[in-house]
Amino acid sequence: MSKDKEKYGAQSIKVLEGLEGIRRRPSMYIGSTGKDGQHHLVYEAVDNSVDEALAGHCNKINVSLNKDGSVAIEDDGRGIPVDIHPIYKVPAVQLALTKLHAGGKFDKKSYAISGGLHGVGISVVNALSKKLIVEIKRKGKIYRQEYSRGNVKTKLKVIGKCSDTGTKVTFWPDPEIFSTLEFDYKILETRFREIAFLNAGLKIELNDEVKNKKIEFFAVGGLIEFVKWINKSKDVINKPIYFKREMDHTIIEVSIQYNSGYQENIFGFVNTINTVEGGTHVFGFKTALTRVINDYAKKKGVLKDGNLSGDDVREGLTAIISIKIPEPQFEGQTKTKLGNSEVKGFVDSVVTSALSEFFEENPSIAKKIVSKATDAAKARLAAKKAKDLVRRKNAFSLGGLPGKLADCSNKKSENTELYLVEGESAGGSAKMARNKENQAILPLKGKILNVEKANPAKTLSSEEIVNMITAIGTGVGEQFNIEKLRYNKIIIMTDADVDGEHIKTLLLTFFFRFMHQLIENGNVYAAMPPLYRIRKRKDYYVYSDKELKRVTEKLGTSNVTRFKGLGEMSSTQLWDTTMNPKTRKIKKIFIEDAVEADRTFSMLMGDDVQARKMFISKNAREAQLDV
Ligand code: 0RA
Repeated sequence: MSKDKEKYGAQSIKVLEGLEGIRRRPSMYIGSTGKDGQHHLVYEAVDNSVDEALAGHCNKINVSLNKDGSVAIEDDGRGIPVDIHPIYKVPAVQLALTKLHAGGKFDKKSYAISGGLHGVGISVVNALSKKLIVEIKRKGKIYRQEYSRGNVKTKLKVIGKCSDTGTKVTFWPDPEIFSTLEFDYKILETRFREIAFLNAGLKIELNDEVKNKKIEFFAVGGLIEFVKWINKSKDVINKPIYFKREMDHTIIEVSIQYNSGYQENIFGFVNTINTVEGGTHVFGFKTALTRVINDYAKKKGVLKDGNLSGDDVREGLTAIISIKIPEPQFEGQTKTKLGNSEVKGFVDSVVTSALSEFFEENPSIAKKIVSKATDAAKARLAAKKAKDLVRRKNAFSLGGLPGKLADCSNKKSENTELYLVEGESAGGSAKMARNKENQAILPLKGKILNVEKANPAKTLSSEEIVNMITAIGTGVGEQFNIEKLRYNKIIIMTDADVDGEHIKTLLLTFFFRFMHQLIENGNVYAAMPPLYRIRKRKDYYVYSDKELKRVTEKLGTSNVTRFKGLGEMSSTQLWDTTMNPKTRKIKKIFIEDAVEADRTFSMLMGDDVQARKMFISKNAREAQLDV
């Protein structure tokens, strides 16, 4: 064997090992082998077609969930190349499907930009599928090849003629790998809507053959439509501002629209991936926005002394920053923070020049935005005074902590828990029930403020909220610092009734708007107190009506007690059912999709009654109401 042949032979073996590796440790490539991982397979396949669209060769992607359990992704791109690779001596498409990291990018020059958070490529989908069929329309011919668990089953064959081009990948997720084989229409729908907004003019169709549902996403206006959609149940102040710049293989697109609310909503995307943890693109945008608004306000003589802070200029702002770059570097805990340092300055200079220009040309909109920001600054100063007052009041209690807090004795945050408890009386039972060493109790007076409707000044001067912030320790907004978190778990404990659900929603709204990092970091939980007790020699606790039905069928209906609230339980019962880490059930709160979560909170807690009614009637069947 010649040296070269030996080398390439060895490489081919490495290729095979690569796919074996994917099957051995799938979570390394797709995050998990549960629901998320399975959806990831679809995204990975769709990303390849989106790349083809980004390169300007594809207008339509069709995703179909088939009755036989397969998923088909079809695009009208150029078709994956089928010619024989000069070194590996197999069709290029076969390499793309069997070589790790090869993806569609084996010819790097054909794609300047590529999505895919993990960028692992279509070979991962192949490795984790019981069966996969690829069909390619290219140069007048239709090609077909079949695989199983990453192995070639048939040679690439010509099976017909055609006059158009495109690629279709049909795959059956492997039941040996995945714990669930069902797809969640809603999750796919949300992601595809996002992709369509981020790629103006690209059509994406989702077709569920099982449930007989079909939806098509298509946004000619791209990001402009995206911000409008996010602000749908908010009271908007201006038409979306939009600009796009291209330079050195980099595309920057920004869309901005203010609403009369107080929340800041900035969503960053890099190659269509939602960068939940932000990064250099978002940083560059924020810097430029603060500077441009301050400069404009000074020039017009509106701002005399002091500056508008970043928080001031972002109050009521919805913005999307979407950039497309050839080689993104993702950092952070969930690999959703952009690290490329050159991007910050680039976005900063683009936003500075485009936004200044826009303000000069649209003075009436500029005036509205500046006046919103100066109002925010005034409210901020008023809030600071109020906060200082509360602080002084709190200074009488130990170490500046709220007087109502029954703290735990362990001062390290690792193993400690803070219970936020509805009502003083339940708070009292919880104090008796708890393990003093690592469980702290903060009773809350009934309903806390709806922070969705209140301005931050009011929110941050509400006593209950200040108590919570002080106990938790991290601070809020720009000052938020996770290192100062005083407890590892923050557990919301409310009654299992309508009022309790309302209080839980109010608290979650607060956490989502003021300390979303805590949710992202997995620190926020909801306690699950039981609904019923069944006495039958032993006590059984039941947590839902569905469970009650099941249990009473087994044990009979005698002795069933309905708990009206936490306050009704004895401290022993409260400990056994809701607080003892060994026996309790708690729910971890997480954000599945940031854009969707924002819209939902606005809808549930905001001013648009009509939208709320629609939302409730649409979701009523899935919710369990206690009336
Ligand atoms: C590399 C080169 C060319 C097309 C593709 C990749 C391609 C890959 C995928 C994956 C799903 N759909 C796709 N569509 C296209 C074409 C190069 C050329 O024709 O010059």
